[in-house]
Amino acid sequence: MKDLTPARGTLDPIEIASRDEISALQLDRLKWSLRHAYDNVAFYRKAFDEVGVHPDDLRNLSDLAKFPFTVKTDLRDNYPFGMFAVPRDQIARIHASSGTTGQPTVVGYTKTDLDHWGTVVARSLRASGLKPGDMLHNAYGYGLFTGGLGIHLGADKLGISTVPISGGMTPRQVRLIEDFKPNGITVTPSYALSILDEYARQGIDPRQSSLDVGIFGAEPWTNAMRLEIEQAFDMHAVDIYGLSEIMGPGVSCECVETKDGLHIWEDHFYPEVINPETGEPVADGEKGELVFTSLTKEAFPIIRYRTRDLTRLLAGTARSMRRMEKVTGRSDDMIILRGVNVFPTQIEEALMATPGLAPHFQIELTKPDRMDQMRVLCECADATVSQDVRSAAAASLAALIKQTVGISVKIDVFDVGSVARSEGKAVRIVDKRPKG
Ligand code: DLL
Repeated sequence: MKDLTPARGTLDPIEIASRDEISALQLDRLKWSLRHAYDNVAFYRKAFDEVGVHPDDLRNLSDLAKFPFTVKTDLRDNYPFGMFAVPRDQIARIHASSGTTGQPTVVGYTKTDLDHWGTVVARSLRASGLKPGDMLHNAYGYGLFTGGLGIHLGADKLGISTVPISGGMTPRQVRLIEDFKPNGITVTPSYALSILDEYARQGIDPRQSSLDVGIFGAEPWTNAMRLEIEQAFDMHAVDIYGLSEIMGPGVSCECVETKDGLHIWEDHFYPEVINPETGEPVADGEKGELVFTSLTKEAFPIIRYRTRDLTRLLAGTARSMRRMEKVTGRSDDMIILRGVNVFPTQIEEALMATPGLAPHFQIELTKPDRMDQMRVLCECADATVSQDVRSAAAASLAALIKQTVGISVKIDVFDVGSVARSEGKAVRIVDKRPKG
């Protein structure tokens, strides 16, 4: 794989500023952001007043813990524009979550917000090893989802030529990668696997493709999956994170030279990690729920937003800004199986360590005889795998899950192509348990 480390001189000065400089900037911006939210969004004024805090109470960064949290239902309750802090005619862009679990959450951006978003995405793409003049195959979905258009903004800002292919039409994805020869691809890791399948179907060797780097996010994925994808394409695979409520992609991103967690662009997003039960902030290095406060957003300031994503904060390495460890999962995706907490990423890790199996999987939950049961649906690596090898793979995966996660699961190994493929975010859990 090529050395894609960006030259130090190409970085934004704040990326390598001292911690003191970063903290001073954060404090200034945090004061502005709290005041802006309080003065312009009725929801925040009421929430702050209710607990008796005022933006003037913030004298240092740790005072932020006095302010109330914001949760997803607060955004839904204020559907569609109730959380906006600027008049409607200053909104330059609207995005929204898919709303499959209820009312969609709507977010807005001013022109300045879009400019900042472009800046952090450009930084993320550069950290991933792309540079001006490169070409990017952008297979994140375009539309209300922030993935496609968010990456596009940053690629424009960095001076990259973007192929705005969006998700879907997988044969065409392969065709255009082969014909246009992009340096990078932005896509969900699960859809990257579908593209990889298509390479095999067309009899083309993905290791010969022009791709030097893939920038994967929008869903959890493991280091084991990173290795699988890196080997399959002979390219770097880096992790990019974000959420629409905070901005979209580009809240944090790994650096290609270290791949040791995602640097949070702390000049725009202030991170905290809290104990999800007590709401108390935990020290850096301790695991908990990630909480963000926006520092510069005009249209949609967000104060102490509980992401439900579980991770921990770590000191900076390749950049001065702190890192977040790869997200292991969302608290919403945690399955409690007979008292044991399980995340789909743990199943992914075990699956990737089992020879003879493809990296596609889905988890099915049922409740026969009032006992929760988990079944993992996966596939054999290729059509030549014999029935004996399949049975052995199923047995060793079940044993590995028992040993590492501590639960008994049923494994079914199907033919190649049997497990549902993703064109965006993978659906990992199919819950067939009776409701209520
Ligand atoms: O998924 C934004 C995005 C687009 C990020 C493209 C990266 C690349 P939402 O649809 O609002 O926004 O979903 C946000 O997805 O709270 C996490 O649970 C999950 N997520 C996003 N990136 C990662 C990642 C976009 N790198 C939700 N690792 C977040 C794990 C991720 N989970």
